[in-house]
Amino acid sequence: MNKQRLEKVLGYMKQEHIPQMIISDPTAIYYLTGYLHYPWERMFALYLSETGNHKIFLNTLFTVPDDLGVEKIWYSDGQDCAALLANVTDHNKLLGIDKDFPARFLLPLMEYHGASSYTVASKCVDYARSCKDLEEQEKMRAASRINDACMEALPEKIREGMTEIELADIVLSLYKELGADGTSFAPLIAFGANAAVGHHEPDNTALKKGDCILIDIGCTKDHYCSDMTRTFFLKSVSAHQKEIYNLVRRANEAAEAVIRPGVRFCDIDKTARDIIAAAGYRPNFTHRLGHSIGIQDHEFGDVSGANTDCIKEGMCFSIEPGIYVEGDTGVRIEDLVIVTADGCEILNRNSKDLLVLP
Ligand SMILES: [Mn+2]
Repeated sequence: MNKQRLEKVLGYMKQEHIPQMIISDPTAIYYLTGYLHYPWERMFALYLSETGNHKIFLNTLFTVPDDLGVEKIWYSDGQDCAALLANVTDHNKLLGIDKDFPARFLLPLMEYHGASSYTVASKCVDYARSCKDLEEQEKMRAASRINDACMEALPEKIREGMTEIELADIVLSLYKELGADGTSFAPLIAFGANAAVGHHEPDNTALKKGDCILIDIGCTKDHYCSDMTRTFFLKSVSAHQKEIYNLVRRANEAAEAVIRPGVRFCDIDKTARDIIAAAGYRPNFTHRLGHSIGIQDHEFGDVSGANTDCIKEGMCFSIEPGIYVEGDTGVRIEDLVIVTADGCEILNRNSKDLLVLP
């Protein structure tokens, strides 16, 4: 196990008065052990205890590195996993459970009286993961470098008449060429009015003159995610589109400029939202300003009006204001940032100048 990360999680357990907990989110287990495994229906769980009696529960079918730095407890198909867990947990103490632990294991564990009481304890891991250590920051940069190179290569591949699906396929092949391991999420490509539809999925819509081209893409590298959005235009841009584009860009840059340790997430959101609202587009900015990101594309800690937490050095999140005009057009500009001691490092270097493709 990664000692520093384990200490962070144990520290938050102490702070939250949770003497023991079960972690089952595979990305959280990866964060602590360096071993990533998706167990499907089988039980995969890391047990942490204030006494240091940590265990990991594994099916004999899993391929596991020898040295995980934690005692392994093996089981075979057909064995009673809840009974194995109940052999290890302290029945007289509170047991923290992460939000992903399946009811099919938790309920039998409760029938075995595996603990005195139970509580959702995901925040102990979420808090630890929210501030990226130097190794994680380097991986975030590497994933975003590939994403930048992909976005940089796209404008010259975009042609009138091509479909959203065709452009999405180009993104996927560029990722392969550039050495990405996979995607953080399926490429979100939207032309014209489709760009105003939240979570539009690429379809056979063909690109035509005057359309906006919204490209929201992310790749993974070494288990860490990237995520960025740029919006271009084909052959012409109307005064209305230009107005929207410039507003979104201003909102993006103003929000990035206020980021430094101690600022609240909600105030970053407000900085961007006020600029868009002052121009009369408040109803057209339909989502939170951003989300935290790391091993997963969306992690604990959203950049929204509801989050009054203060940001800390090492946090990594997106800044992605947008304006969406139904049936007409949509613009979003998104970067990832890492909070530094006195500001932030913007991971995406691609230009935000208005780009009208020939
Ligand atoms: Mn995003």
